[in-house]
Amino acid sequence: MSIKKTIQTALIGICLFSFSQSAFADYDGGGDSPTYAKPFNRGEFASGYIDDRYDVDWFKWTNDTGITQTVNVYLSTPYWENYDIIAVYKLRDGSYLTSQDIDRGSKGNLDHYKFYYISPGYTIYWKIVPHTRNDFSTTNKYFTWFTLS
Ligand SMILES: [Ca+2]
Ligand SMILES: [Ca+2]
Repeated sequence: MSIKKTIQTALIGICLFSFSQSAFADYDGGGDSPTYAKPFNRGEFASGYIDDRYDVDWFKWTNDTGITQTVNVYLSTPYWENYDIIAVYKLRDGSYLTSQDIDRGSKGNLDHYKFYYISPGYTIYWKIVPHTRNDFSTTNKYFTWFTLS
């Protein structure tokens, strides 16, 4: 393989890697704690797998809009599973306050949590969790996103 070809291949590899990072198709193996929460951008969709009964995926968004916001977080569960949202607030002392599981019942439904009065600069967290120990999948993805209102 020529040097040019090698460099080309390496560049394609890097491009694919950064694409998969930003498209964030497979979130396997990450996001298991607030430290590794996937930072969200406005307008972004994320998908991932809850790939075993103990897996959780954390996400976060910092209010970069300059004004106080109401944030609607959504979770689309794969049809054959039931995942839930748990909303998490980081407190001033660094501890975390978590909501109850947000669940709209039957499989495939859209779960929704509303964060009220989120100040500029404040970071909200939410995590995707299995509803029961039987809800996980290595082949069916969930989708999560948020809107401001
Ligand atoms: Ca995870
Ligand atoms: Ca649910």
